[in-house]
Amino acid sequence: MAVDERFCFMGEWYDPQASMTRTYQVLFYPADSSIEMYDVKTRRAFLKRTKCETIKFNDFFIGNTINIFSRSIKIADFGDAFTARSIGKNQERTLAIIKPDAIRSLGDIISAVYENGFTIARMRMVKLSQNEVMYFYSEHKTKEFFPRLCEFMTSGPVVAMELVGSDAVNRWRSMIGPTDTQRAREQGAHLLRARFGTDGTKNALHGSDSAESVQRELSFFFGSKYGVNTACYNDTTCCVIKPHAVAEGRAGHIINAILIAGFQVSAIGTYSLDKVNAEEFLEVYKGVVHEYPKMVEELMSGACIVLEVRAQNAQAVFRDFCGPADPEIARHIRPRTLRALYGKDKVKNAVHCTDLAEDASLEVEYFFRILDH
Ligand code: 3AN
Repeated sequence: MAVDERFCFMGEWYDPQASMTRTYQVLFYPADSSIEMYDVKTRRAFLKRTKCETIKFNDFFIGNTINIFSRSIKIADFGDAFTARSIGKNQERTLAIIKPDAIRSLGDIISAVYENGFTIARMRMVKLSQNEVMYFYSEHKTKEFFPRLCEFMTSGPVVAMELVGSDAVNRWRSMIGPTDTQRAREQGAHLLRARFGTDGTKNALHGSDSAESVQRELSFFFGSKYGVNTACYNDTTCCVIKPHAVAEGRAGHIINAILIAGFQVSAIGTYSLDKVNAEEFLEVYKGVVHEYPKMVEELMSGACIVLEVRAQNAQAVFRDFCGPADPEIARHIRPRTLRALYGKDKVKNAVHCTDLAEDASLEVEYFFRILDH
């Protein structure tokens, strides 16, 4: 990579003081991970070239929110033709669905997504109604299998994922394999439909088949019109897979561990918190835990994945499963807990879990009711 190679993006930041969105030109120099910013309206330098080691090249994709020195900047577009040309092709999008028969393998599927170099830009678990499924699959409405398909797709929750990566549409479809699970098994045990599918209709996964379908299917799942989230708010607790663990590609392993331990994941969603949201969510720790400012900083440093975790006595049992807040201590006294296995330090400790029984449904509601609206 050339030492002075730089990429340019258009970034947006909501300024709460002025109640307005400001637009910046954000320049990124991969050679030393430095950033430079210009205010587009005033045409003035806003941040002179500064090293920002927490930001990685992969974070720069359209729609992602990144944290630049405590400001949550949304990457709205490429800022010049060079950037669009040179990295646009590595940032194709596709819509993947984990279907009802594969929800139990959620963790393994998410791990496979990361292992194949995709980023999950957005994800949500929803339950579709009969009408929604009929609309989504309307191209098949005259087919003999249509009633079976509708029954299957309404039989339980599905997880929709917006995947970003090179040649995403074709690559994801070749990873999942042919429509019929049996044929997928004949073609190769590594194919995701071979690994997780059931039969011809119950085939574990969906992938958009063209750029036009991607547009339509992304707006179906992420345009806030179709599919209600599945949060149920009883016998549940909140788990936030922190941005560092998401960025390290650990989310699949963490979800897998949660499922293997016998918990149910009853809702899931990706969220990018700004400072106001992160402070509000962590408010109970303010003045109590001296890491509070760093906890806020971590929570707003990138996308997090939020789970509603369900079990009997969910809050206490799940908190126990997460282990002591400090991963060093966890590794000594509770080596099989999530924080022992995936945490780095007291702030980057892989997961947040609800600490007080009375806060469990409030924390779940914070994401799945308040932020979702
Ligand atoms: P794909 O998902 O592989 O692109 P489509 O779009 O032709 O396949 O079909 C949509 C869904 O309809 C499939 N994923 C599968 O669940 C169901 N389906 C397709 N063909 C059949 C079939 N011949 N018999 C039963 N179900 C089918």
